[in-house]
Amino acid sequence: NPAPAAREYDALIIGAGFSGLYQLLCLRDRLGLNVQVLEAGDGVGGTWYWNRYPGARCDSESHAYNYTFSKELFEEWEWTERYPDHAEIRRYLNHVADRFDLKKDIRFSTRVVGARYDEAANRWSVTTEAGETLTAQFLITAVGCLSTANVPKFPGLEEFGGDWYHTGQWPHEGVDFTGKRVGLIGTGSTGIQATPVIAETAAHLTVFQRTANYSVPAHNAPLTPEFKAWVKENHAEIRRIMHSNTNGQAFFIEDRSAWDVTPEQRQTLYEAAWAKGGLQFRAVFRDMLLDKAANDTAAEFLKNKIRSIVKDPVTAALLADIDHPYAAKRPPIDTDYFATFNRENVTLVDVRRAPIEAITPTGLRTRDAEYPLDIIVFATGYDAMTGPLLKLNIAGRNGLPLAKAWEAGPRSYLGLQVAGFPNLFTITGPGSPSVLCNMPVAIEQHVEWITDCIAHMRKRELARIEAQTDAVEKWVEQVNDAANATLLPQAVSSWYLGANVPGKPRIFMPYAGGMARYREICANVAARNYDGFALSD
Ligand code: NA7
Repeated sequence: NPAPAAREYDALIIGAGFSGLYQLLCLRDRLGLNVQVLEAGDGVGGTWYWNRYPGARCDSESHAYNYTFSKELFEEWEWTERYPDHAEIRRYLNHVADRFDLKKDIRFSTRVVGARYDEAANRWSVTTEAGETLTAQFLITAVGCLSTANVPKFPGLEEFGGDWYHTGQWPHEGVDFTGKRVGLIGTGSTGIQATPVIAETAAHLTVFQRTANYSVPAHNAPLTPEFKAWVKENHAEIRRIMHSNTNGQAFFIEDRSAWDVTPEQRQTLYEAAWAKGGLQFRAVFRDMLLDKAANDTAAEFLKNKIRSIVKDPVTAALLADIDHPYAAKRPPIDTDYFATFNRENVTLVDVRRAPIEAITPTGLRTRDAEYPLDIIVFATGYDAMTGPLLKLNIAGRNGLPLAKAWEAGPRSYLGLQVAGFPNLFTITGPGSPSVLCNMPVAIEQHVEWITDCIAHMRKRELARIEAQTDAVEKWVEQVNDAANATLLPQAVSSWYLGANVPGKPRIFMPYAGGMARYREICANVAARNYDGFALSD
């Protein structure tokens, strides 16, 4: 039998998380395009489809962690807690998908394994794991930034006699830790969320820490009826705040310097922010991420909190031995993380001093000790931002692989397009502010920009858009300058720099100039007839 003809679409979208769902809605319902979403999972949710580890919860507050494009949608959905957990976020995204009848245009359980640009036809040809080929004029990646698990290549993992899991590929049926000796590797946001929950049921939990981390209490709680009513009545105002600040959150960073107040006042402000909890701790002073001495005042406050919570002085010292500025790595928020180390059944192990050498059939071996384990949890993070894109095996003009184009690190124009890859749009791509921002806000901006761009092209009968090399060069420079104006690059082990993945080029990937400024830059580019892009028919 002859191979079936490739299915043809106007646009193909890869991923059915926050980005893919909204991009489908915009292109299908606002522009009338023939669109198909390809999704590896068997349901919507994207990153939240896979991340079901114990304690998995968003660190943006729930009223800020939703779409804002529809007032009705915003007002009809009610979150139950201050921070939504993974299951509630999936319920929300299912609600959105059903409300706008999106699922009929999503192919679930369909993993993309290749995408190739055909210059003569000006079409993208996308291959699935099942061997099917689909083509489209536009290819839009909606694959998220933290969706490719980083499992360190420790020798011996295959011979491990117990069970092991990466937090980003968690079994849907859950894991029973009751009576087990559990080892957890990694103390980023994920390890910090999972540790207290696992400790509740495990016989013993050993946390392997390579880099000590700050954390601020989340103070999660059910939302009161008054707060829910306030949210419903304030859609426009909440949206306005999220659109006008640097981080897309529903609060402003205070416009005061750490040096505008006395040391006593600083202490009072930090105590108040600690009591309030969450990411707002970062908002106490405007110069916290700009001036190292200002940051030191926050860092010292947070280290003192660790010392006051953790009873064993050796463990406390190890947890407080933090060598990066506060919030220069993505700042975790927690529920009883530090207090968990006061439990009898929890031990902290320093794997910076004595690194993990191997996984053995019965546990884990560091340079100076053996740890018998039944379960190993890898909270070791992600091949962030570039990992999910490179995994797609994308080839642009003349068959140039994206991996080759990005050999020395990612290079994009506005995080939206790559030179040599016409009509490919990368939602929340490297070079965009997405991961430094409340994600749904960053996503809505990208999706709407791409939608407007395609509408513009259709209206003028333009068939092709491609980032120009000089615009890419200039943007890469702006991304570097924006990062260097902050303390962010000082966190040398950060995934923002790709430092957590051995061999990955050390490039500061996100745009750190702030979401509001970025929004303005993108709007200006569009207004100047897509300055920096080549458009052709
Ligand atoms: P992160 O923040 O990248 O944290 C991963 C952790 O795993 C971090 O403590 C790493 O230490 C540790 N790690 C990674 N590889 C190893 C090896 N080989 N040995 C020991 N320890 C290791 O990922 P998360 O999942 O916690 O959070 C990702 C984002 O999700 C978060 O920022 C939020 O935006 C949501 P390191 O610091 O590299 O020394």
